[in-house]
Amino acid sequence: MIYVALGANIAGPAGPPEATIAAALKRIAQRGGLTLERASRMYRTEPQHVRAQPWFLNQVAAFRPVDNATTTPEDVLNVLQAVEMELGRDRSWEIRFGPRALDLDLLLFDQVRMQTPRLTLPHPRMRDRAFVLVPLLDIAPELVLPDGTRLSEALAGLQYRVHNDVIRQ
Ligand code: A4P
Ligand code: MG
Repeated sequence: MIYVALGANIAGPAGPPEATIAAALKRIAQRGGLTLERASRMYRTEPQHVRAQPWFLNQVAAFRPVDNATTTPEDVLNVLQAVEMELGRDRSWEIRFGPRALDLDLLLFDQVRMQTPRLTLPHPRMRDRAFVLVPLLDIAPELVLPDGTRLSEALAGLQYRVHNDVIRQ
């Protein structure tokens, strides 16, 4: 299974964050030859790292390749970056961890562990982030990470609060 984190906190060409994220899910499936298996609810989340920016909308989705044998993690990253570009990410003015129309992170590709200049799996910051782990737990409650840690244990190590669809950390 392929897990992708979606995040947005400013409007882009597809509209406000809700519309951008909904459009992104469809495009990832279409362009990547992937079937959308599951999507978490959308959460409103307190900004991490750079605190003084609008709250984010975050979601996590699970995809399965239509053709399991030929889809690589790099293929998926290429699709995510193409969709980010189409839906208005403009890296020319963005600041690291700052506002963006769309951020797509590849969290997990089956149990693959890898580190290349372009791609690290699992995503290196996912374990610090309630805005990733809470929605991931929604759709994969039994998930075990490639190093053997249960997702629920990883989340238990974080300080955060969830109330309905709001996550503070
Ligand atoms: N890259 C390496 N591994 C991966 C991977 N597993 N998935 C490389 C995606 N990309 C990967 O990506 C920079 C480079 O990372 C890519 O060229 C790719 O080759 P990027 O998206 O420009 O930057 P980044 O390192 O992911 O940092 P970015 O996007 O600035 O920050 P983050 O880490 O994505 O955080 N607060 C809340 N509440 N919710 C949010 O969604 N997001 C951010 C941005 C900050 N605060 C937030 C949220
Ligand atoms: Mg990113």
